[in-house]
Amino acid sequence: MWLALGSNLGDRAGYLRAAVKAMPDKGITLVRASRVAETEPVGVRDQPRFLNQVLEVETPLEPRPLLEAVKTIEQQLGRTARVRWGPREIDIDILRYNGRTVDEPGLHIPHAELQNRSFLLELLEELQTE
Ligand code: PH2
Ligand code: MG
Ligand code: MG
Repeated sequence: MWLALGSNLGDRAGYLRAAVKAMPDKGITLVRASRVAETEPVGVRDQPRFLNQVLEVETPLEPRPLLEAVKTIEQQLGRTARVRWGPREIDIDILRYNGRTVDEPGLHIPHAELQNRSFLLELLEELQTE
């Protein structure tokens, strides 16, 4: 499985590190992490630049429980921002799940915006060809 991390508020690098650190407790095991990239905001343009990172992970959690686990981590790290595509301390998105397709309210795998975010595709590609 592949996750994307994003942060554009506060200690951005610290939020990315804290998110990775919180995963084992939730049953998510890190396999590989991409470099951290600073990226221009997509969608809502008038907001601070993001730090983004892509992770390869393993987990016995099915997609819906995995989504709940990453949302819990976001809350534990103090995510407050709620504007769609707006600034956030930490965002953890499921990019891909073993080639599976999920299309349910609030859960779309592969991630609906993946093809529109070239920096995510780039980081994914770098990890896959390492
Ligand atoms: N996430 C968004 C909206 N825009 N732009 C960048 N560069 N990186 C993101 O992670 C991002 C974004 C909503 O989740
Ligand atoms: Mg997102
Ligand atoms: Mg999200």
